[in-house]
Amino acid sequence: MRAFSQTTEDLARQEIELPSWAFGNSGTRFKVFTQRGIPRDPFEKIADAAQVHRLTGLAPSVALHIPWDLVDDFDKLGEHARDNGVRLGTINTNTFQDDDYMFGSLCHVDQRVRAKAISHVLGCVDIMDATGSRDLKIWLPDGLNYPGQADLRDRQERLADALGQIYARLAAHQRLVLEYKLFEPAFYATDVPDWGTAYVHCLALGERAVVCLDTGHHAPHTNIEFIVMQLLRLGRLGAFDFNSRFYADDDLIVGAADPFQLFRIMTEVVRGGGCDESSEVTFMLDQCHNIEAKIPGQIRSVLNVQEMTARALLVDRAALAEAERAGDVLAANAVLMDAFYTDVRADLAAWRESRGLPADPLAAFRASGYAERVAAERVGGTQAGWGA
Ligand code: PSV
Ligand code: MN
Ligand code: MN
Repeated sequence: MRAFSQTTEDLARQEIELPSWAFGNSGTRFKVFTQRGIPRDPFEKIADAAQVHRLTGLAPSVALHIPWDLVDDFDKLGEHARDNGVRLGTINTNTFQDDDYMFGSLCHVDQRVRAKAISHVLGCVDIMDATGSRDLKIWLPDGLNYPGQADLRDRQERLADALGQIYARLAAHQRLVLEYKLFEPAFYATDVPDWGTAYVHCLALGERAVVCLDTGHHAPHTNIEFIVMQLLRLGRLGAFDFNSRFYADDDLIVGAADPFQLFRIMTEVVRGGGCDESSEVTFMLDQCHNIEAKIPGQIRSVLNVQEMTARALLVDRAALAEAERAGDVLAANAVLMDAFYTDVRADLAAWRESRGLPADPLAAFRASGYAERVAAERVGGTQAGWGA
């Protein structure tokens, strides 16, 4: 196995983007639970996200969701982010919270609704120009609940056409990141249900169209690391939305449900060059649940990604390749399992301290008094929630 000291150069480069919506009140479709000290606007969401970066050194950018994070002056928001030691990242579109989108958005049969959705997405590109964001992330709610409800193929043609119009608007440094999801809100057929569909659309668009893999968006037992390998191999893995799931799109703390799966994913990321200096893969969290405290929940998630990245970097690739060549199944498997079972937490804590960061970011957050301070300050106004 490699030594921990051999992993730190790669670890030092690791950046994990946080979703602004993780800091608002959230819940399930049954109830949104409110917490004390929740941000009242995008400025306060960024201040909270900045705490995660301050204590972990891992999360220097924040993804915005439009219109939830719509502000009059994005220059001011960007400046506020910089003052807090972070920057604005991916811009996420929202074509799922308007009555017009009941039967879809970019795939809608009605040209008026489609035009409205396209115009929303183009407005998001205007915002990217103002924020300096590279990535436009599109996740669509489009799909059908019943066979025969609409023509599956026509919807693909309309999707291709709409994406083409959007892609044509992007500047040379900007990317279209298309996120797939197996089901929900539609239950019979989803218009971008899997990586293959996302990939064929990206391929038709051009090199700056890439796929977002949300770890919660697959059927149970899907071999997600295989998809990671394939998209990296094809040069089209644009981004991860990390979270964990027990059942469907649970959006729980990363690595909570299946740490071994996270290790296998990170092993393929390392193998495919996703941790290299030249890599353009964005690592993002899409974890936004409701029973844990927001800032500590995000800290836990970024640390979990870091721990599994470190373990994946411990894999002795030369020994693995040799065992694979020799057909020594047990030896090859043991190379991976040795790395997986290595507890890197003490090494990471010491390394963090050597870089001027707290050894235990969660304890440092508790000791900082930040949560109590904002709970006292943020009274009045409407606390932001998932969708506000
Ligand atoms: C809906 O499933 C979703 O969770 C997608 O994963 C998006 O990334 C996110 O919402 C924000 O739009
Ligand atoms: Mn997602
Ligand atoms: Mn999701």
